[in-house]
Amino acid sequence: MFLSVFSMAGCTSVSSVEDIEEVADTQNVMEDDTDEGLIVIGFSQVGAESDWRKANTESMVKTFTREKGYDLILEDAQQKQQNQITAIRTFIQREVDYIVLAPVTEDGWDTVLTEAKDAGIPVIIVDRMVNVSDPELFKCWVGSDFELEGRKACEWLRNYCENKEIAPEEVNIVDIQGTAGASSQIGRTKGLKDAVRANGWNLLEEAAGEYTQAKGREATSRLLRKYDNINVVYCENDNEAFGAIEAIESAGRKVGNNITAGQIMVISFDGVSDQAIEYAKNGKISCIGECNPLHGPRVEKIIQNLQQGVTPDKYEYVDEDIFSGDSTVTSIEVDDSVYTIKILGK
Ligand code: GZL
Repeated sequence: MFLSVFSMAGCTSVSSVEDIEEVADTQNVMEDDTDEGLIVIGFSQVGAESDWRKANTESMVKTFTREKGYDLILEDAQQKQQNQITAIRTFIQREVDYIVLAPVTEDGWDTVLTEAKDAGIPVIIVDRMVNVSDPELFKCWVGSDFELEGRKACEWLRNYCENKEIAPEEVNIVDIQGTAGASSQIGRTKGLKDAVRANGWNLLEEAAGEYTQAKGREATSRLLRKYDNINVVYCENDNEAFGAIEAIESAGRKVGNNITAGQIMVISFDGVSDQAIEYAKNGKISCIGECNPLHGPRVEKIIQNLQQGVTPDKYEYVDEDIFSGDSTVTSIEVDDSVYTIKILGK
């Protein structure tokens, strides 16, 4: 599964969003003369903050091509909700056939989604969730169970510590959080906090990482100056982890699993880029909770169902793995489900 996601996501050739938008714009430019019969899709994307996001955008652009009968209008919100609201209103004015929204945060969507509903335009939510008063304001949602991602990564940590006879009270964690209010931040943070309480670990502090490498580095540097006992850095995505690793090494410390010997363990989420996989293989990232970005084909199946009058499932969760370069833990159990750890070869 992982390699198929890895290769399918085209991670080694993750284009810049500018390249992707150029492709989409080129397709749009042509719409004036050959837009007859195309299904017009307005896609409001969060931004280009991470490798995951670029792979997600690439999946949508590669899926919704003019050759396949679509006209994809891609709007990059640069992580600002107001830009997404403006984009949705533009889609309504252009009378698109479908609106696809990847919401930057959960709250604040009732008004604009009511406008879309009043205009009779179906809305599909992808990735993060929206928190709305009326679930009829969107047709359906496809994405990840972020709390489960967090619980799986923490269960890996609990098993690892048990195997290495590291006492729970010796585990001192900092949480480099994703964009505040995003479902992925809410879920991964909850997964960690519940595990801290259940296992008796020490959660020293939560800090804003905003899913970027720069903020991950900045937050980790500040925390390393403040605490001398950090031995686990829980990063809520890979780009934060890259920044955390830079900060740890710049502080003269070593990243790795051997926290008894003073190394600092980094845990992360996504598993989309070459760099993340290389870090997992060489032990710089101890464990990655997969977050699958390939929503293009899933959204296409939903749209094709809607075109044929078939009602899609309201919520579609994506199955995801958990990876490590260390074979100490081979499987974990969460809610009576057993997950085999995908051990990445050196
Ligand atoms: C998760 C997605 C998160 C990724 C980050 O589905 O919302 O946003 O984990 C991305 O890399 O920025």
